[in-house]
Amino acid sequence: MTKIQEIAQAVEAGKSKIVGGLVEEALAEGLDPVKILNEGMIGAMDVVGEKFKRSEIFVPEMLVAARAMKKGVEVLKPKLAGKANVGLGKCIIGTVAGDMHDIGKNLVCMMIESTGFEVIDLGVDVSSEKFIDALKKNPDAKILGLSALLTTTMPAIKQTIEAVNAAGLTGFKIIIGGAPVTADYAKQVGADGYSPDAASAAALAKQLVA
Ligand code: B1M
Repeated sequence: MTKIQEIAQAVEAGKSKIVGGLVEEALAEGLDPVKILNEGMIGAMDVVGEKFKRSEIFVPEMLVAARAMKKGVEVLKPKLAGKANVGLGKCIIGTVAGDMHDIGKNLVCMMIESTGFEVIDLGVDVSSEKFIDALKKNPDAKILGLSALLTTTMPAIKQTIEAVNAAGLTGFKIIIGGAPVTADYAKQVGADGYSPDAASAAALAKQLVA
């Protein structure tokens, strides 16, 4: 079994205590951090998601797999996120109302920060009022990032954008993402951009403020 397969298996099984060590070993072997993330960890979460869909596992198993992945990401973080040397401004980001998924959003935060933004992470289950409040407190924010992982919480992206517009707040670009979100949906709801993954979200944010 390859080291990447060992990591994937440990994440899938929710073995939080060993994932960090395995990731360290993989890095010491010279494996690419992006490959470890995509093939070892995100790949494992996809398997977990599929098993959940087939009712082979349930929420507690998804939760422990998520915890295990977080341990691995902690070790990878310094390797994935380079040192930012440009002040690109503030980025306010959160997972929308009703949605508790934060692994993807956290990766987006990490990549956006390493691109040179100051990230204000509002966490999960963020109401439109909370986003508006943060934008009012940070009138110099350049990017608003909205993440959603559930088809049932995607409408909260639209509601948030509508509420932000109704509050008359301007001067920033809105980017959205998350597994069920598409570029078409971004156009429909009036977002300035959509990204399928964390690295392209950072590139998009940078491009939008250029
Ligand atoms: Co949930 N869950 N979950 N879950 N969960 C999914 C999303 C699901 C697809 C599983 C499945 O059925 N196959 C399914 C959604 C179905 C749908 O709506 N289409 C689902 C469900 C149904 C649920 C519950 C409703 C289950 C229940 O209670 N019956 C429940 C909802 C709770 C809630 O939010 N209110 C629930 C709960 C949970 C846990 C809490 C147990 C846990 C989350 C823990 C946590 O995040 N702290 C969990 C997990 C772990 C998953 C899966 C297995 C993995 C998610 C993940 O972390 N992926 C997931 C299945 C899957 O995704 N394959 C599933 C890895 C992560 C790196 O990818 O988040 O997609 P992702 O992020 C990517 C991109 O999407 C993008 O970049 C990231 C990095 O490349 N991206 C952005 C994300 N945000 C972005 C923002 C951007 C740009 C890009 O700009 C701002």
